[in-house]
Amino acid sequence: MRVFFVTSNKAKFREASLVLKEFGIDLLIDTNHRKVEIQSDNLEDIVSNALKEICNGNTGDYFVVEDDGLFINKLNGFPGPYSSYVYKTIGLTGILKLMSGVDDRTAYFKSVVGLCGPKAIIKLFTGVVYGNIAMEPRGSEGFGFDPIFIPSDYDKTFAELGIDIKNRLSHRAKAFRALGDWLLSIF
Ligand code: ITT
Ligand code: NA
Repeated sequence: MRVFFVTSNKAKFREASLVLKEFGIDLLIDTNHRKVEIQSDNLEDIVSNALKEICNGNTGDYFVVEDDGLFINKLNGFPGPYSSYVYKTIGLTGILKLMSGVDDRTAYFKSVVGLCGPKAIIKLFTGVVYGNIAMEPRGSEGFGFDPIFIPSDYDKTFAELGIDIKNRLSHRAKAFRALGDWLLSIF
């Protein structure tokens, strides 16, 4: 079966398509639809609203959208739902500056993946990965905050670990695996 992923982020698409391949599901990138992002401090609300714009209940295909955030505990969850904007503005350097002298570097990534499809199906799947903010950027793989995120029980960043290991641990991989399990269960 096939599922369309409405995203502007090719790295997200690549990771998600490798995960769904494990389920025999073909993921296709959809650049015709737009992911409309409302301003909200809740990833689930952002995804639910984006889905409404994409599916009007009578589609013959399955569509997914995903919204993510990096939540840093000592910064009260910042940048969270604003991660994309914060990455583009203050970037990795800005986050590391905010964290200078901070001992508690714990953080987590959260992914919310929304699915809509035939028979007005709407489902949300979530995934979380816990870890720590690195002292400096390391590694060249991945995207976004990968060079400063060290998953728990590892001493390398996602950008050093690479896509295969990241896909065993990440928020995105967990959310898309839950989606894959669910889709297979209804067929
Ligand atoms: P869409 O078109 O799918 O919205 P996007 O990149 O704008 O793509 P989000 O709105 O979900 O995605 O923004 C989340 C941001 O959080 C993203 O731009 C990255 O900076 C960061 N992020 C999300 N997942 C990440 C990951 O696996 N590794 C590193 N950074 C990540
Ligand atoms: Na976005």
